[in-house]
Amino acid sequence: MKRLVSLGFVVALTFSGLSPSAAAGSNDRISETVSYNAETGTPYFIAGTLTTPSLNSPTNIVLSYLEEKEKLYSIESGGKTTFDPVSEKTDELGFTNIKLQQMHNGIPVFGSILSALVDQAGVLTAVSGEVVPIPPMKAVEKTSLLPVSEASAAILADLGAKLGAAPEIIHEERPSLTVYVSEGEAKFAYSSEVEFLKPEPGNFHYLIDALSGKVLTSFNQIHHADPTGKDTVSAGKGLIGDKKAIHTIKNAEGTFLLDRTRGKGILTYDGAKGLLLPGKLWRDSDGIFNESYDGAAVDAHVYAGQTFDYYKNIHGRISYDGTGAKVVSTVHYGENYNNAFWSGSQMVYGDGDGVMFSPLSGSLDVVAHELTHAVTASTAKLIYQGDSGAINESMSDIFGILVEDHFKNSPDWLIGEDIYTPKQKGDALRSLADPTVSGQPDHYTKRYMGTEDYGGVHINSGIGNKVGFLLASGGTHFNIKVQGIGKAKTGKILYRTLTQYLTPKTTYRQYQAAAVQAATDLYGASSSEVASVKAAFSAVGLK
Ligand SMILES: [Ca+2]
Ligand SMILES: [Ca+2]
Ligand SMILES: [Ca+2]
Ligand SMILES: [Zn+2]
Repeated sequence: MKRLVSLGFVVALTFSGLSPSAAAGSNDRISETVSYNAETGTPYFIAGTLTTPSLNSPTNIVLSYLEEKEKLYSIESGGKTTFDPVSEKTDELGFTNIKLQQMHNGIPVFGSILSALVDQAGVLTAVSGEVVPIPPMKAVEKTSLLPVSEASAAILADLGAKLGAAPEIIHEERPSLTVYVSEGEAKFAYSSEVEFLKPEPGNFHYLIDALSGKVLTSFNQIHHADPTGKDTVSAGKGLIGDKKAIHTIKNAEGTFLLDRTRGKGILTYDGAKGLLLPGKLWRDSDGIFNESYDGAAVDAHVYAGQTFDYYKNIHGRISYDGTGAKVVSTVHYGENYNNAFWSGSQMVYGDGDGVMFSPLSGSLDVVAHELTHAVTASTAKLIYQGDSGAINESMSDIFGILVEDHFKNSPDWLIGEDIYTPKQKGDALRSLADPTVSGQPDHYTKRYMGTEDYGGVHINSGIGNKVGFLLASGGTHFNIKVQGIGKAKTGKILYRTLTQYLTPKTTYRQYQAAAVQAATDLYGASSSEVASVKAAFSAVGLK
């Protein structure tokens, strides 16, 4: 599989007073810091005082700025590039965030979304994301495009070959036409997502050449806690028997794991060791959840609630979608199943085989990791491939750590220590303090560039994880000293980065610029927090 991201080095330069409006003699000072992708020559992050104050709507302010900057973005004249606003939200600092989809001759460019911020005075302060330059495309008659049904058939055929059996599809998004740019070539492609549970759970995103029907790329968006694990058959094991209060509802039929005190509800289901989702809402006849079989459900329920509370109380976010979406979990999924994942609509936990894993809901950091994938899926929508996939994974790991810390659940910088290799003490799935202990890179120059694991999403996450660790705890890494700012400020900065600035195809270099900007919004450009963000990224080779 080809990597979608470009690896060209990047230069950042600052200039002032060069914009047309400043040249026209306005008193309002215009200043811009532009970070360019040296390979494509287009900017990926612009920050500063980009426009003069305006009473226009935030969306119109951004749109007219982009129109003015056509040249800067080296938008090809071969076709018409426009931007479709897809969302507009105001944050707690008074900024309005506008997300825009790049369109080429009216067709969306796959994964190309810009995220822009306009302050309370109507001044554009940042544009995050790269406008994809569209190489000249052959003029194509609408009639020569394959019918949508053939794209669906191509997906099914490819999945059948991949899985060794025809998948039982539970949801298929109707393929929609996009412009897909890869390796300097632009193609018309159908984009579609398919969700299935058999022969094994999958949630694949496909891009199918709209002329030839060939598969251009595909990736599985199920976020596995451990992508390399294999199911082995051995005895299961219960959870640690710690006592905790849980929110439930009770009626004549019994007591159910439904917590209506949080958003639209926290619901926990019994998969009963089968593969059907979500299974049955957990019911207990005497209302006391103290059997050993109950342990996995109690932990999933309590930890989903704690993760919900963390995002609500610390970041003002109500559930993963920000509007109180139901949080659904299924435990006892499959037989000795060595994994946990966010399916695209709910969390799923296996019981583990008792050797590699104990029931996976027993680890608060793993639960928060999976739910953070849901936060990412409804904000930055980081594509689960290459750099953006690694950043997606790293965000989940970092917030897993922060939630564990917030609830003083034996906080550490390890992921999954409570459920990984139950017969062996002291190890974990990953370490953020030292990613190399589980074979992850801790510097951008050491990144994995192969095709396994969707371009190393669980491998290169080590780079982002090291940044998170250094930013919070400080330290000297590759001779660069980082002053730690603590976990709370790290969470504030990275939450703002994730929800306001990151876009589907964000690379590690873009992530650096975005994090610096988020810290600038929160603490000011000359703050020690901004200096620490810069140092933390610099220590892993990103500046
Ligand atoms: Ca009971
Ligand atoms: Ca941990
Ligand atoms: Ca262990
Ligand atoms: Zn993950």
